[in-house]
Amino acid sequence: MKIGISCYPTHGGSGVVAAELGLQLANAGHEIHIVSYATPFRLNTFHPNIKIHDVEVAAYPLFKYPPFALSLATKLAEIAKEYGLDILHAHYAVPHATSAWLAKQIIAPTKIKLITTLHGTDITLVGADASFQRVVKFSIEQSDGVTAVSNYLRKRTQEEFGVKHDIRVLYNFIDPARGDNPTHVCKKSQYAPDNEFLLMHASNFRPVKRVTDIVRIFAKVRDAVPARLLLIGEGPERMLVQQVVKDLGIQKDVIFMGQVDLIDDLLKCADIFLLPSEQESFGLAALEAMNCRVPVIGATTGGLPEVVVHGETGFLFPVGDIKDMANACIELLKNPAQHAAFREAARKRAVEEFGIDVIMPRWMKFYEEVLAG
Ligand code: GMT
Repeated sequence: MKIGISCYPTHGGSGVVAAELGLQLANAGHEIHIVSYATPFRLNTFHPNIKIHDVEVAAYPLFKYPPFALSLATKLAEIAKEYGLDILHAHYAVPHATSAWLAKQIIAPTKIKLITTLHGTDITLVGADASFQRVVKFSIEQSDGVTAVSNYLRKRTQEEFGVKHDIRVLYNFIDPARGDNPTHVCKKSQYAPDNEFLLMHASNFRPVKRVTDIVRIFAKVRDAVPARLLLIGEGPERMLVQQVVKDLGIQKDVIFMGQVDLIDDLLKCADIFLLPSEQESFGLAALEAMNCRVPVIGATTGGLPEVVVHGETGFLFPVGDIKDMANACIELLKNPAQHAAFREAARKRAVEEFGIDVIMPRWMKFYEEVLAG
C-alpha cells in the first residue's frame, strides 16, 4: 500500500501514534509519506520506505492567520497524485481530515480513500467548539474510514456530533521490546540518590493534564515516604507548576526534565506514573509507563479506564481527588509485594492487550476493508 499520513509533529500523543504507525507500516514494506509542518520527533531517523514532506505555509501581511489547512490540502493533493497514493490517513481531525477531503476534491476523479483517526481533543475540546463543529462533523462523515482511540471517544463523537458513520475503535499500541531492554541512559540513583521512591509524569503541560495536582499529590506522598518527583515535558503550565513547587517548598525533590523524545529509559526508573488529567481519551503515556512495568495512578476520566485497570495495574479516582490518589501511592509504595504484583500486571496488560503484534493486524485489516469498500 502507498499511504500518506498527515499529523502534528510536536510532542504529543497523536503525533507519536501517527509516527509509530507509519514506522510499523514501513517495516512491513508499505510506502509511507508523512506530511506535516516539521519532521515528527519520533521519525528523526532514516527509513527507506518513509518520505517526509514539509508543508510550507505562505506568509503575507494580509494573513493575520496563515491558512495552514489550505497549504496542507495542496501538499496532500500533489503527493497523492505524484506517488499514486492509495490512502490519505489524517491523524487528529482538525484540520487534517478537512485538508485531506479538499485534496481529494482537487485530484478528482480518484480512487484514493480517506481515513480519519480521532485522538481526543479534536473531539472533546477543539472539535466541539462552535467554530469548528460543522466542519469537523462534515470531515468525519466524508471519510471512507474513521477510527477512535477508545470506546469512550467513539461514544462521545457519536453523541456530540450526531455522527452516524461507523467508527472503529483501534487502541494505541506499544512496542514490548522498548519496555524490556535494560536501562542504558537512566540510573535511578541519579534522580533518587538516597534510595527514595521515584514518581514520574510526562505530558505537554496543558491545563487539561492538571500537572499542579501532581505536585500536590507528590507533596503528600513525600510527607509519608521518602520520594522524588520527575516531570517530563514542556508546555503552557510549566511556570505555574514551578511556582506551586516553590510555594510548597519542595524544590529539592522535584526534577524538571524538559522535553525528552524517547521516554522509555526514564520510565524504567519510575515506581509510579501519575496521570490525574481532567480529560484523557486514551492516555498513551500511561500505556508507555505500563509497558515499562510502572503502575499508573490517575483520574477516572475518558478512555483511561480502558487502559488502566483499577486495583490491578494502578488506581483511578475522580478528577481532582488528590487525597485518594496520594493515599493510593503511599499504600502501594509501602507494600512491596503488592507493588511488584502491580508492576507485573501492568506490563502483562500492556503487552497482551496493546502490543504491536495485537494491534497492528487490526490496522492492516482495517486498511484492507477501507480499500475494498
Ligand atoms: O493532548 C492533546 O491535546 C491531543 C492529543 C495529542 O496530540 O497528544 O492527545 C490525545 O491523543 C493521544 C493519542 O491518541 C491520547 O493518548 C490522549 O489521551 C489524547 N489527549 C486527550 O484526550 C486530552
